[in-house]
Amino acid sequence: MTASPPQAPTARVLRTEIPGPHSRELHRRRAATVASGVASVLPVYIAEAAGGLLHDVDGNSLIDLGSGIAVTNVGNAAPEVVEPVRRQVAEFTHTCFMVTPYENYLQVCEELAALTPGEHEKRSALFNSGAEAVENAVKIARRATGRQAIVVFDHAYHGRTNLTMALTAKSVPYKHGFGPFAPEIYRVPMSYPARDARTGAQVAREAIERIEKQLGADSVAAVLIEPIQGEGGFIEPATGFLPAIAQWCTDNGVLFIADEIQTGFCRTGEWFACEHEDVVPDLITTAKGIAGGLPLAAVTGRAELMDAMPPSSLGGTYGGNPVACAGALGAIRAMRERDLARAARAIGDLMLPRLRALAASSDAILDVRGRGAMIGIEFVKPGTSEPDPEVTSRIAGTCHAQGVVILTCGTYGNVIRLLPPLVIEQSVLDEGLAVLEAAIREHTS
Ligand code: PLZ
Repeated sequence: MTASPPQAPTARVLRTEIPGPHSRELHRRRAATVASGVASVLPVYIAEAAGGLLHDVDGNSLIDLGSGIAVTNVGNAAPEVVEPVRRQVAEFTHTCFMVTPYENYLQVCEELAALTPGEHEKRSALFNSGAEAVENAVKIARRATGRQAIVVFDHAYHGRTNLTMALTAKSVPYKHGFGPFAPEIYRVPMSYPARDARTGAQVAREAIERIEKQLGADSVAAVLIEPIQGEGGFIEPATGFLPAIAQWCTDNGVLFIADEIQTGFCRTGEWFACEHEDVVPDLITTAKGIAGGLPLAAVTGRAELMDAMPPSSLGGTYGGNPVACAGALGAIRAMRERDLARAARAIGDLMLPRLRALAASSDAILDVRGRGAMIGIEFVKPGTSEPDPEVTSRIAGTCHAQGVVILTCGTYGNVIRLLPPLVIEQSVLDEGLAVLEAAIREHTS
């Protein structure tokens, strides 16, 4: 008989400094072999992970408030994901859907049709990464409309490939030196309530006026938007902004593409963030949370648009890989059966009041915002609206040293973002939040 493996801890455990000696040793090896352009927020090397905890190679257990950037919504190594993936990987690993297809690709597309907003007939195409999904949504929009211009927003993030770099707003680190960029991309203002008191309708009017004056509606294939911006700073537009933009699109034969790669799959307390304002996109891009950590992405859209693409005009060797599809079906099952949209709302209900109470007593916090389990804290020089990326990274550094993985974001690098797995134990979340609150107090008073 083999001894059963020791149970991993179910709470934060710090046995060494963070990163510990084994992580530091691996990190030295890394420098000689991994390209330096690929960076890591916290060079703690992970041996195992479950739920909301990351167990490292030094025997430390860290609290995960990042979910690998909004991916492990169902928790790490969720049983609902692991079992079907194990089965699938033993049955067959790949045939290429474009050569000889298989059923679980269809099942993922059926789930996407049922879960994404809108009652219309839908079709999906599967890809490997978020950027690839966005690229394909743009291809589809251009071909289906016969138009070329794509409108994007200030602070937007859509990926790191050539086309998606052009769609992304921030230069350093994503774009600087990597041009030339793809043409026919136009940027308009985003509603950013913490920094702009105008209503959603007012900012939408300005954006629309720019499009109409500078491009003309009939040149525009699509407006592409994250319903709540992710990398750009967890910016939730003022109420009315998204519906006004979506309505203008409908009125002008322009496609409304929602990039729900970060906001999707229960993260914001609904299956998709567009639902908060009943916006129904023509095309929607998904990835990240869709498959519990396996690489999968999708474009889902109106059947008549998607089916306007000629045979073999879309695809890729690995798109909709059967193992990733098995993971997606398991993750979706977990989200549905465990009602993780509700879990996300409960996480928000726990975190927001505590963070808002802290903000009320600190003039270094401009704003605490978010929906469900997608929450941002924006830091400024005390009493001003000047972004303070230094204090933001000091707070993050203190959390990291204490075994709490948090991420930052924002055009100005001054937002701490919280993206816990939706299955995180309340005691673990509480402890992570307490560490964060103490770090904020330490660095802002
Ligand atoms: N669209 C809205 O959030 C990925 C990127 C991290 P990929 N965000 C995390 C980094 O620094 O590279 C993202 C997103 C939105 C598209 C993408 C791109 O998804 O799967 O990273 O290609």
